[in-house]
Amino acid sequence: MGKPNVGKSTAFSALTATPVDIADYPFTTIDPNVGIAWIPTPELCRCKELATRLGERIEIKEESRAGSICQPRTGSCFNHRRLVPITLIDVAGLVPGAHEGRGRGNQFLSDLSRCDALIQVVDVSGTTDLEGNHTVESCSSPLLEHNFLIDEIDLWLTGILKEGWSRGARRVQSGGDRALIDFTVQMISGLGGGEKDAISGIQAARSSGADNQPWNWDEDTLRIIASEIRKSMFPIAIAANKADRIDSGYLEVALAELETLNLRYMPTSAEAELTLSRASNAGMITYRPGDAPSRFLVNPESALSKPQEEALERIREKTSTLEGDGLIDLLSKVVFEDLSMTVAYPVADEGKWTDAEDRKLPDAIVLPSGSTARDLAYAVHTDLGDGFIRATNCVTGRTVGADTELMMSDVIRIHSRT
Ligand SMILES: Nc1nc2c(ncn2[C@@H]2O[C@H](COP(=O)(O)OP(=O)(O)OP(=O)(O)O)[C@@H](O)[C@H]2O)c(=O)[nH]1
Ligand SMILES: [Mg+2]
Repeated sequence: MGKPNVGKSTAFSALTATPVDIADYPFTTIDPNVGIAWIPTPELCRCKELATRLGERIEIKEESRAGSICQPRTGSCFNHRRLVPITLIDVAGLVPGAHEGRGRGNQFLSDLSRCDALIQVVDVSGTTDLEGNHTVESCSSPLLEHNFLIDEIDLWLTGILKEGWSRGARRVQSGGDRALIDFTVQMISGLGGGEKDAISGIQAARSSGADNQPWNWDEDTLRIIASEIRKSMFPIAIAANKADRIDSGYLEVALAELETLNLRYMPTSAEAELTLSRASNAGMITYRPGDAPSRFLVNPESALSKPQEEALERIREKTSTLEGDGLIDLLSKVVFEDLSMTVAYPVADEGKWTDAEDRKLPDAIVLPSGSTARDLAYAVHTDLGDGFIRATNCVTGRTVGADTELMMSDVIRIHSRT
């Protein structure tokens, strides 16, 4: 998400290898684009350990996969770097006044409710204004871009809370804060908000010195609640995009501004990454998800023209100066560090780590932090969840109960009545 014309669709296309409309003017994207990005799991694929366990008994015929022996049903694994799918939504640009329906405002804001985390793309080159129109250099700043965006989201949430707050809060007054929290959950559940978010909101209102009559809370107090709910519902990270367009001095200033926000940020060049993703799909270069953009290899058999070669080398030069490893690195950190998502490998055979068709470690499933063995069963199939008896941790051989929290890279056999 972000203001118009910053490179959201370019980043989306680079990450998902999906062609979408990209153009140098505002509101190119109207309806959201939805696609899958493949990101490496934070730990090596369990097929490394499986290879050791199987020892001499398997031939490593998969030299082309640098030792990976798993057989992913979807995605791939190379050099024990297993890729898992993450759904991305590229939304319309947001302009000031969006919460009142300006631009594609309400459409954008309701798209948010489907998300676990937000990545804001900002234009660090400073050549577009808040509406995405070209302008003289430096009339916008990353900080300004970020602040207006969260203001819009907060105002939108405030508007939602305002509707019926006074009457609803009065109705539940005899139930104290517990009832007030339940009432708040009702108001935000349609947006994907839950109890944890509502509690943060109400606590923030209380500590701001709001009086003891929630039904009288004014718009300022509701805005405090909205802001806390937003923070609790959506971690925000920032792609400091178009970093290729400015020299390092200007970039440092822009990044120093972002540093003050206390959010995760990374300088990116979505345009460069899109070129690399396309060149890789065309077989010109080898560039795997998780590689730093500057570390691509030109395929010897691809007969690149001189201008193509030079363009690729310019990209290498530009991206090698940027801190971090680009968009996939940013996305991985959001998923596995900020959201603490975990990965589990469900299997049918405890010893061979295979499914019923003898495929080795066929699935690597991404689950929200705190997911249990039963949650994994449900993620595989509803019947497996409904009939859950117990599970086995295939690495340790121990029995795992339904409510045991999974750890990163667990290999799990589920015993079920069905
Ligand atoms: N130099 C440079 N240009 C970029 C970069 N990323 C995107 N662009 C260009 O910026 C323009 C806008 O890109 P889009 O991806 O369409 O931007 P958007 O944020 O999706 O725009 P809307 O859908 O209109 O909100 C296009 O001309 C892109 O080629 C980048 O990293 N560097
Ligand atoms: Mg777009």
